[in-house]
Amino acid sequence: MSPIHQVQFHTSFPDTSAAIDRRIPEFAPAHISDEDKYFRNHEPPAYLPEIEKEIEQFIQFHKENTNRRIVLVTSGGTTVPLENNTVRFIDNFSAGTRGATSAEYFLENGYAVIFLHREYSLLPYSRHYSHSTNCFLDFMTENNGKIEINSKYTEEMLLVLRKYNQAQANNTLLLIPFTTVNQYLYTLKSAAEKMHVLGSTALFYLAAAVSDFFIPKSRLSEHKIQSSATVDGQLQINLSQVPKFLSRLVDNWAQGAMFVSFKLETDSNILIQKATTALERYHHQLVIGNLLQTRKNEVVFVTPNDSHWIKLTEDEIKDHIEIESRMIPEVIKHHSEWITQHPN
Ligand code: PAZ
Repeated sequence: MSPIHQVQFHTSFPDTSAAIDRRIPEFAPAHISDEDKYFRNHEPPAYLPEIEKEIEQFIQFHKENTNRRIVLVTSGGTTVPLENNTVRFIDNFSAGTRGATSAEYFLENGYAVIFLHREYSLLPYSRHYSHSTNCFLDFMTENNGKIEINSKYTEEMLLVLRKYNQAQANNTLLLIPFTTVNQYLYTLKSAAEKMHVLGSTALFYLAAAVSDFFIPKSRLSEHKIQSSATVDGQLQINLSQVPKFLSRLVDNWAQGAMFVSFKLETDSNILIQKATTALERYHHQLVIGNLLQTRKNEVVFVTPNDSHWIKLTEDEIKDHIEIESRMIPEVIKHHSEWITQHPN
């Protein structure tokens, strides 16, 4: 059996071949949107055509053979390189737990999943074993010169293995990596444009933590920043705002699909207001709000008409119930209503 479909290249290596072209103007002429300016002034990753082919084949396979709904789950944090030959970068908080766990529940509920994730962050199924002990060898034991799974893990591992095998056999999980915010934006755009053909049966579940600020390519240092670049011992870095792409996604790239975005805050007093503002600004269907401190145990669903919390009880937390097991069936309910209201 072949492994889960994963494209074979790495996004975490810097693109050393791409020298900076200083002729690219930092600000393109007026009258075009910030989003268009971004794509005009920043090159796509060299591997993008390969990814587009993978995504197209995955969508085609399910359209022709299974008629499954397809969800694009984004997961993990994007980086902002400080140098073109990247030694330093700014990172965004996210282990990928929300995305990887949610992807498993979508698969269990019959969806096919395109998992757009930060390379080396948590993945569906392997997440149960990759970060939970010091080393994967902790799950194993030696018996008469042979390696076996430690008996205290076998029951749970068998359940995970069966689900993993099923995802492989049904070709329902496509893993696509990103590292930088530029790779993320280009890949999201390409995936969305390919998913356009699915109309309302496509779902976007945007759990990735995407950088709000970046250094435009025209200002990026080509080589490692030297200490001599400091002034009075201080390094000044000017960051520009990353254009807000959600409106492009909703209105153009995958018009007709359903969109769920996430809002992470640390101040509970502003969470629902910020989620409501996002809905008003981007005209999509659902924002899931969460606080950094409590994100594993409670989330708030905010729609244009309503907001309500999903909270795990003390007992559920003790029993290691995953909040995504409550969230995903509810998201799917919203998606089913969306499809009924917007038949293709
Ligand atoms: O990956 P993780 O489980 O550690 O964290 C998930 C999360 C908090 C990044 C996600 O639930 C979220 O809120 N994403 C959107 C972040 C934002 O507001 O940009």
